[in-house]
Amino acid sequence: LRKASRTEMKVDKPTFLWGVASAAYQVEGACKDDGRGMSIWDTFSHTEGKTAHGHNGDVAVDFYHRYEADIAMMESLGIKMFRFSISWPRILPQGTGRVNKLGVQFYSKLIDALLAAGIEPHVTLYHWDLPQALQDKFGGWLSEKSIKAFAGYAEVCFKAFGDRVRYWTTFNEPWSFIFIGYGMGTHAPGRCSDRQVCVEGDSSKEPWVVTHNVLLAHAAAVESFRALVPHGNISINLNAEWSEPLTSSVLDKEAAQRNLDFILGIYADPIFLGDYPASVRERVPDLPEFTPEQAASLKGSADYFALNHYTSRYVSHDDASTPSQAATHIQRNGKAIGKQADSEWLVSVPWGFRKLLSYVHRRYGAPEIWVTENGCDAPGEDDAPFPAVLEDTFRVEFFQEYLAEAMKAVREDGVNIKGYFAWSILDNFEWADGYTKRFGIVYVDYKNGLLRHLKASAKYLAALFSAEPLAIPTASDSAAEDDI
Ligand code: GBH
Repeated sequence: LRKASRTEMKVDKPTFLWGVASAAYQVEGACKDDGRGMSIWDTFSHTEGKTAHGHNGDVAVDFYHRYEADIAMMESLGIKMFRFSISWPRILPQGTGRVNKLGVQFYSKLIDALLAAGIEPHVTLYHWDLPQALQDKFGGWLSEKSIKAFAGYAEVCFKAFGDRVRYWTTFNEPWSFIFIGYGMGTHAPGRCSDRQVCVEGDSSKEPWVVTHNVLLAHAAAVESFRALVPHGNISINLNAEWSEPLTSSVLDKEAAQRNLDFILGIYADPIFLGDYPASVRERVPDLPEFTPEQAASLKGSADYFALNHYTSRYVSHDDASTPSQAATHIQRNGKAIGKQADSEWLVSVPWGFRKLLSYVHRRYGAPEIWVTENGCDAPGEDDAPFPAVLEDTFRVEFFQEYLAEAMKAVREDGVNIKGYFAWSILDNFEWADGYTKRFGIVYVDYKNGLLRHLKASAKYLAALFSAEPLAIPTASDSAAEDDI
C-alpha cells in the first residue's frame, strides 16, 4: 500500500463519538480499601520476577481516590464516553457469596459522577482481575465452575448499575488473558503451556479449555443481562492484529486468514456466526465441542462488535510452528511494516486498521462497531524529561493516521463505526511491563505525587472531536438481525 501524503492524511470531523478507556487494576490502586478482595493480578505482580522492577497495582495511579478530578479533566476535554472495568473482588471479595456494599458504592458514585458530567459510562465486567479466592478454590477459568461464578457476579452488577449503564462488555480481550496467561505464562495466572515458550509445559490443553469456559461464561452473563437490562447493549471486547499475507502465495494468504481465525474468529465466530472457525477445529483436537444448546446461547450474544486494535503483522505459512501454522513477521524484504512504538510488539500500521475494520464488517454481517481500544506508547517516553515528554508527536501522528484510515473505512467501505475509545486516558500499570510503558494521553508524574499533565495528544483529540455536539447512538438503530 502506498503511503498517503500529509494533505491526504488530514482527518475531517469524525462522524462517531469519542471516549477514553481504562481498566480497574491498571488505574485504581486502593488495593486494600473498603473490603476489596485479592485478585490473581495482586498475586502475580507480587511474585518475584513477574513484572518489570517488581511493579504492582497497589497504588497504580490512585484513580480510586482521584476519580472526581479525573472526570472533571475528561469533561474539560469534551470527552463523551468513559470505558472502565469493574474489579470483581471489590464487588465479591471471595468471588461468590457475600456482596461488598462499599465496593458497589464506589462504582455507583463513579457512574453518577460520569453522568453528571455528561459522559456515557461503558462498563467492562472482566479486565483480567479474577478473584484469587476462585483461583484457589477451583482453579479459576480452568474449571466449569467459573461459568456460574461469573454469571453470578455479572448479575450483581446488572442489578446494581443496569439502571444507569447502557453499554456493557463481558470480557476484555479473551485472547490476551488466555494465551498470555495460560500459554506464554507472562500474565496472571502465569501458567505456561506453550511448547514454543516453555521448557516444561504444564498442559497444552489449558488455553482451549479456558477458551471454552470463558465463551460459555459470556453467554450465561448475556442471558441474564437480557432479562435484567432489556434496554441495554452488551458485547465482548475482542482484539486483533491485522494479518497481511507476507507474499501473494496461496499458502501465505491462507496462513494470514488462519492467524485471524486463531486470534479473533475463535471468539467472534461462535458469537456472531455460531461455531468455532473450521481452521481452528481442524488443528486443535483439544478444543471442546459446543452442545446445540450452548451453540444457540452463544450465537447472537453480542449487540455490537467491540474491537480493540493496535498493530499489524505480515503472516506466512509455517508447518512446524503453533497450531495455527502461521508465523508472524514485522518486516517484508527487510522493510518494517510500520513505525516502531515503545513496546516491542507495537508498530504503527494505519492501513491495517482500515483493512481490519472492513474485514470485521464483511465477515460478521455489517455489525455496529465500537472501537473500544486504540492507541500506543511513544518511543523513549518512559525516561524522557518532563515537560518535554508532553510533546508526544509520535502518538499525535498515530491517532491522526489511524483515525484517517477509520474515516476511509466509514466513507469508502461502508463500515458502521459508532464510537472510538483512545487507550488510555492516563499512563498506568501496563501489566508485566509495570510503569515502564506509558499509553496515556495524559501524563502521570510517578515521581511527583501522581500529578496529571495533558500531553499534546490529549489536546489534539479534544480539538478534533469538539467540532460539533453529536447525538449518542444506540445499538438498536442497527439493522434487524434478519437483515444480517
Ligand atoms: C490491551 O491489550 C489491553 O486491553 C490493555 O489492558 C493494555 O494496557 C493495552 O492493550 C496496551 O498494551 O509481547 O507477545 O506478549 C493489547 C493487546 C496483546 C498487547 C498481547 C500486548 C503482548 C504481546 N495485547 N500483546 S507479547
